[in-house]
Parts: sequence; structure tokens; C-alpha cells
Amino acid sequence: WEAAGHPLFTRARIGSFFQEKAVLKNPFLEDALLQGYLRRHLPQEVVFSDLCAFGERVAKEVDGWGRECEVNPPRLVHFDPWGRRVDHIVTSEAWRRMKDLSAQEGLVAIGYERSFGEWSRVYQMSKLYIYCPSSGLYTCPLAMTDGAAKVIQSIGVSWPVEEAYSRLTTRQPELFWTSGQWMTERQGGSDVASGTETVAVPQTDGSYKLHGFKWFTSATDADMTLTLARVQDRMGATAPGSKGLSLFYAEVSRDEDGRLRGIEVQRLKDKLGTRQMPTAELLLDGLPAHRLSDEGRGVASIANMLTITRIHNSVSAASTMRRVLQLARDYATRRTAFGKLLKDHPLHMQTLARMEVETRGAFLLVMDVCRLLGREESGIATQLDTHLLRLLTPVVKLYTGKQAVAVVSEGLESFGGQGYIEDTGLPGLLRDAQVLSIWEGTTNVLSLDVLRCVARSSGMVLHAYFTHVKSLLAGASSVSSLAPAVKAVDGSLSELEEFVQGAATRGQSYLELAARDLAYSLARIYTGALLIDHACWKGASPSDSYAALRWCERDLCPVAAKQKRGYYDSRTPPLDAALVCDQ
Ligand code: UCC
Ligand code: FAD
Repeated sequence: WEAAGHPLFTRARIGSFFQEKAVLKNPFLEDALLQGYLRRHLPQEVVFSDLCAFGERVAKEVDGWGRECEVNPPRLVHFDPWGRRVDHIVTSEAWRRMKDLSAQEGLVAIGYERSFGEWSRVYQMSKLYIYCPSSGLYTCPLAMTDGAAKVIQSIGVSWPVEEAYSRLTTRQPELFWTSGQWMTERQGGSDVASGTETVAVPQTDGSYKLHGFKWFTSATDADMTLTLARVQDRMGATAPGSKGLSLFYAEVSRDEDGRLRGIEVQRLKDKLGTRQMPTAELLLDGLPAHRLSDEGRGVASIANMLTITRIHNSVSAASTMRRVLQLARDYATRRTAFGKLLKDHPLHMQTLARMEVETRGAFLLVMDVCRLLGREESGIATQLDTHLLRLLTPVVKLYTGKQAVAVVSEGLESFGGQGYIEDTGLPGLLRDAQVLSIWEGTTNVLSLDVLRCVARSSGMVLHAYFTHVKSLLAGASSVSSLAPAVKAVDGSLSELEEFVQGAATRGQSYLELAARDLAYSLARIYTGALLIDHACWKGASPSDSYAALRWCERDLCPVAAKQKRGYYDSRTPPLDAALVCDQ
């Protein structure tokens, strides 16, 4: 160029090297643990071929739609050109395609068809697990849709929700409905009992009109919702607290002029992540609704929805960890540094291996809770299963939600600077992971839920926990290669039992201070036992054993160690407060 007489720097010289990007391959075929788990528990050809075909579609087609949802986020149009209020939430074409796909693939329906009996939930959640990071967050409305179907089923599929139930669980795209879950108000998302101001005014035909303000409502393009409100008596008075809350069903519909019936969309939230999905503030201004629960039984009735959405949340967490690892693994075979591919740098592979251990643990914990849910729904759950499901639902949600952020953050770093570049699609994974520990109950609120369910069951849920972990360990007693892992879990379980016995004599404030560490201990010990159990299966691989051994090398029972150091004593809270407020 210079020799040809052109002056230097008249054109940018960008060199000839271009880095190859990480390629998303079939997420089902790329996941040895998922395949192993299904071969062990649900070895049905039809399930494998469905997941394989769906995985192919996710990689080749759906992932691109997910990206489109991120690039074309929803927007709110308040007024039509002639000044009439319309409150249209305009979503992308790709977002709407996700709705049709979800129906066709049975992403909610599989859980209700129950074609695979007690394993139907594992099948459904496996499908969601390979879909989630490519779904443009469509798994959020699907979680709430599943939760609403579950609530309706538990209350009884009859008028006025018969049609809704069939639409929520259909495979026909033209009939398929999604549901919202409107619980949070400005005064409190965790403390729903004192934070809910919305009132339900009885109508002469037995229905209600709702008046209030819902502060966070996700996937607001839904066709219906479940929500909480306080029934007004003839004098206009309502009962305070949890006992005043009832559960309502409302359809989101428009009148002849195209206006939303009884709803004004105040604005869409400007969010860190989950931008693919509309989250709105809604003024309920006479929204027609039907009461589904007995008066005052709102929280208890929506609890079934919380169980389902918290399990979906956990599936998303494990799935996002898996996805970032799949991409990081691929990238390590394409990127060279210091003369070698990343995969040939042992320190880089050690980093990915640590993420892998975390991801495997999360996967097995999540699937075990899905297994328990499936058993409960097919009517074969023992009392032990029911107790475990109640205890482990908040545990799996809080633990995997937190770990997802850590693993995905590490995952981004494994791409170097490219992990920070928006249009690689990688930063979105981290932003979306951050919400997993906030919505559907924060880490602390779920830790307190663990305490509450232990107290309300008079310790029965913990008894079930100890019994089950011991039975998992018993199955591994003859496998010498796993002995260090078994010993570690067994020892930690004894420490946990000791803590629980000692804690029985302590006051509520002591227990609350210990709640988060207790929940983490429950998660780590149980997961250790699951990894060991899976490694003992006849089809297990050497990596299954290695993952179990590695997992069990960590502090499995942080609550015991912290207790010994006085973390929960009465002198600690003032010290914590002084430390935080130190000026
Ligand atoms: O965030 C939201 C949607 C986000 C989008 C969906 C994403 C899904 C994943 C997608 C992945 C991509 S919706 C908002 C979620 N909000 C929350 O999670 C609220 C967090 N706060 C709590 O969980 C609190 O613990 C409350 C609200 C449940 C506490 O309320 P109360 O009234 O003070 O609670 P009580 O008195 O403890 O419980 C009242 C009744 C009791 O039953 P009875 O009266 O029969 O004794 C409890 O046993 O409700 C029962 N109950 C439960 N039952 C309470 N919690 C549960 C539970 N978890 N399971 C079973
Ligand atoms: P707060 O309750 O004010 O919590 C603040 C902090 O205090 C948290 O760290 C919490 O852990 C801590 N804390 C609270 N109480 C205690 C305690 N007793 N002990 C110790 N620590 C405590 N809600 C819906 O109903 N429907 C939706 O569709 C929906 N979509 C959402 C979408 C997004 C993107 C987000 C971010 C939120 C959404 N939410 C939705 C709301 C969400 O469920 C709440 O934000 C969440 O439950 C927390 O409630 P809060 O915001 O009131 O926080």
C-alpha cells in the first residue's frame, strides 16, 4: 500500500486476525449430566428424541429470537394518535413467537398432561432447562402461567377459571394464555401482609372490582392474572395483615374502544436486566375480578404459585450456569493466549472445573426438587417427600439464585474483554441472573421461610431431611473412592443435627441471625449427598465421582462453624450495626 504511493494512515489497518466466536451447540447433546440423569431416571426414547430435537431448534433458531427480544425490548404506548388512552405494551415479533413455541412444545402443558407419571415434572423442567437462556426471558411468563395453573388445580377447576385452566395448559398456540402474578405493592414486596393496600369492592353479582396500585408486574402482556386484595365490608372497612388478604383471578381485557378494562399502565420499569420482558406499574381502577380463595386465605392460596415459580427460578439459575459453561468450554477450544489454546492452560481449566462443580450441584438439587414435585402431583408422595418439598423449595431457590450470579460472572471473565461486550450476548446473562435472588423472595426472606416451615412442622421437615440424607449416604457406603466425600457429608450432617438440637433452646432472634447460614448448610449438605448418590449409579462417569469429591471439600455446614465463633449471639447485632453505620 505504501509502496504503491499511498500515504500512511489514510485507512485504518485492522490486521488479518479475527477471533472466532463461541458457538452454541445443541444444549441437550452438550450436557452429559442432564443426559446421564435422564438415562438413570427417565430412560424413555420419546423423551430423548424430543429433547434432542428441541435442543437443535434452540441452538439453530430460538437462540436468535431470544437475542431479538433483547435488542427490541418492549415499549409502552400510552395514547393513540387521537389522544385516547390505550396503554399498549408493544412487544417484539420474536417475543410473540416465543409464546407460540411455548404452547407447541408443551412447556407448561407437559406438567399437566402427566404422560410420564411422577417424572413428568422432571421432563418438563429438563425442556425448560435447555430453553431458558435462549428464551428472551419468556420463561418468566411461563413460570407464572404454570404457577397459576397449579393454583387453579389445587382450588378446583371449575367456574370461573375452567376456561383459564384449559388455556394455560393447552398446546394450541391460538388458545394459549399466559398469567401474571401481581403481589408486590409499593410498601412491600417481601412483607406482602402489611404492604398490600389494594381493596376488593364486592359487586351485586358476587364478583369484585379491584382498586389499588401494583408496583411490579412482570410479563404484563399476560391474558390473566392472580393477585391479592382486601375485601371491603359494607362500611368500606378491611382487615389488616395477612388475615385480611384474599386471592383474586382477573382477566386482562379491553373494551370496545380498545381501553384496558379497569387497568392503567403507569409506566414500564427501567431495569438492570430482564429487559426483554415488560415489567409494569399498574393502577387497578375497578378491575373486574373473582375471588378464588376464602376470605383471608390469600397468602396460603397463592403459596402453590410461589412453590412453582420458585422451582422455575431455580431451573433458570442452573440453566444459566450451564449455558455460560457450554459457551466458555467452546471458546476455550478457539482462543489462543501465550501460544496455547485456553483449554491447554491448566489454570483456565481449573477455573471452568470449579464452575462445573457448582453447576452440577445446582442441577441435581433442582432436579431433585422437581422429582419431589412430580411425586406429590401424581399422588404417590410419602410424608417424607412432602416435607422435603416444602423445605427444599425455598432452599433451592435461594441457593441457586445466588450461585448463578457468581458462576455467570466468572463465566464472563473466561471470555476476557469480550465477556463484557454487549452484542456478544454474554453481559445479558449476568444481568438476567442478578434478578434470580431478588424476585420470588429474596435470599433473607426465603431463609426466614425455611425457619417458619421448620417451626410450623414442629421439626418434622428437618427430620425428613436428616432421614433422607442418611439414606442417600447409606447407598454409597461400599464405594471406597467416594469415602472422603461420604465422610465429609456425614460429619457435616452431625454438626447440623447438633446445631439444630442446640438451637431449639434459643430465642427467635438467635434463629433469625442463623437463618441464612442454616439455609446454605441445608443446601450444601443435601447437594453433597445427591452428587454422591449420582456418582454411585452404575452408569456414572469418573467425572461424576470427581465432582462429588470436589463439592464435599468445601465447608458444608457454615452454620456450625459460625455458631462456634459467636456469630448469632446477642452481642453481635449491635456490632454488625455499628460496623455498617461506621462513619
Ligand atoms: O416476584 C414475582 C414474580 C417475578 C416473575 C416470575 C419469575 C419466575 C421465575 C422465572 C425464571 C426466569 S411475584 C412476587 C413474589 N413475592 C414473593 O415471593 C413474596 C416474598 N415474601 C414471602 O414469601 C413471605 O414469606 C410471605 C409473603 C409469604 C409472608 O406472608 P405472611 O402472610 O406474613 O406469611 P405467613 O403468616 O407465614 O403465612 C400465611 C399462610 C400460612 O398458612 P396457614 O395460615 O395455613 O398456616 C403459611 O403456611 O401461608 C402459608 N405459606 C406457605 N405455604 C406462606 N409461605 C408459604 C410457602 N412458601 N409455601 C407454603
Ligand atoms: P424489600 O422487602 O424492601 O427488601 C429489601 C431488602 O430487605 C432485601 O435485601 C431483603 O432481603 C431484606 N429484608 C426484607 N425483610 C427482611 C427481614 N425480615 N429480615 C432480613 N432481611 C429482610 N412482584 C410481583 O408481585 N409480580 C411481579 O411480576 C414481579 N416482577 C418483578 C420483576 C423484577 C425485574 C423485579 C426486580 C421485581 C419483581 N417483583 C414482582 C417484585 C419482587 O418480588 C420484589 O421486589 C421482591 O419480592 C422484594 O420485595 P421489595 O422490593 O419490597 O424489597
